[in-house]
Amino acid sequence: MLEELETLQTQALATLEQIGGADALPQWYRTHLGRKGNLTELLRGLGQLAPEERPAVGQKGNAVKKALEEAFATRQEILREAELEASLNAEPLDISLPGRPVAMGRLHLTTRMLRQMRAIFAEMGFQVYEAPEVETDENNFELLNIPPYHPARDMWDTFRVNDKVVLRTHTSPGQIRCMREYHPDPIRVILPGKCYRYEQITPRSEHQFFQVEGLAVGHGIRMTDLIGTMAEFARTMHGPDRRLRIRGSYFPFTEPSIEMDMDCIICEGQGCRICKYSGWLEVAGAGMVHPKVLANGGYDPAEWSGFAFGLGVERPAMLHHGIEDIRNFYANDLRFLRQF
Ligand code: FA5
Repeated sequence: MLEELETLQTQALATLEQIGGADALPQWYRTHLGRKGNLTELLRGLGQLAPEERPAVGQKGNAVKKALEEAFATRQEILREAELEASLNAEPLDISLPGRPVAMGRLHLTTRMLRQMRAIFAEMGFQVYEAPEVETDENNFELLNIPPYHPARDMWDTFRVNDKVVLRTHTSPGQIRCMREYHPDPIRVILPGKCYRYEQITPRSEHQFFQVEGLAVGHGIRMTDLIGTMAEFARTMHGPDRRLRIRGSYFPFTEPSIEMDMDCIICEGQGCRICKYSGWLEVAGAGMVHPKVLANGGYDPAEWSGFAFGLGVERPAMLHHGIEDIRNFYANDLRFLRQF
C-alpha cells in the first residue's frame, strides 16, 4: 500500500504540472483530494491491513495528502499570476481615462458681499474688528443707552440665553468692546458679523442675518465725515452716479441719528415695486456716537467725537441680484447658490 501511495503521489503531481489554466484546477482537486478522490479511496483500505502496518501507512497517507495540497496551492498561485500577466498584456491599462470630476465649490453670496464691503472700507483705512455673537445684555443694550425699561428695546426682538446673556440683535455692541480695547487711541473700524432677531420670517426678514457696523472715534469728527464715508461706500459699491438722501431718524446710541437712502438701483429713481414706488432705497442707519456711549467706551465726550453706521448685507445683495426672497440665502438649495 505504501508503494501505491507513492505512485499516486507521483502521478498526481505529474498531472498537476501539465495543467495549463486555473480553470482545470478544481477538477484535479476533486480527482485526487476530494471526498471521493483517489487518495481517500485508497486510504479506505487501511482497515483491512494488519494492525502493525497501519501506523506507517497512515503516516504516509497524511504525508501524501500534505504534499499534494501544497503542490496544489503553489500551482494555483503560479497559474493565477500568469493569467493576470496575460490579461494585463492583452488589454493594456488606459491610465489616460479621465477621473471622476471633483464638484467645484464656491464662496457663498453673503461671503462675497462681505468681502466686497471689507475691501471698500479697507481702502478708506477701516480695520476689521471681530466681536462675539453671544453677547451680554449690558453690551447689547444698556451700555448702548438702552436701559431695561426703555421702549426702544422693542425695536430688537431678542433671543435670550438667560437674564444677562443674549444672541446679539445687531453688531452695535461691538462698539463698546472695541472702544474699551482701543482707548485712548483713535478708532476707525468695521465690525462685520451675524445677528439674531426673534422675529417673523418674511421674504425681507430672516431671524439670522449679517450686518456691517462702522465706527470712527477721534478728535473733531463730524456728521459730514459720516456722510462722506457713506457716500463713498455707496458709490463704490453700487455705481458712481448714485444719488444719496439723508433723513433724520432715531437710535438710542447715536445723536443725532440719520437714515441714509440711495436712488433705487433697479429703476434709477423712477419708482418700482422694489423701492415701493418711492425711487429710494434704505442703505444704512447711522449717526454721531451718543456722548453716553462714548463715555461707556472710556472716551471723554468733551474731547472726543465719533460716528457709527449699520449696514445690512443680504438686503443690498437682494437688490443687486434681483433676489425676491431672503429665505433663499440659507436654505442650502444649490440651484439657487450656484447662480452667484
Ligand atoms: C440697527 O440694527 C442699528 N444697530 C444700526 C445702527 C448702527 C444705527 C450704528 C446707528 C449706528 P436696524 O435694525 O435698522 O438698525 O438694522 C440695520 C440693517 O440690518 C437694516 O437696514 C437691514 O439691512 C438689516 N436687517 C435688520 N433686520 C433684518 C432682518 N430681520 N433680516 C435681514 N436683514 C435685517
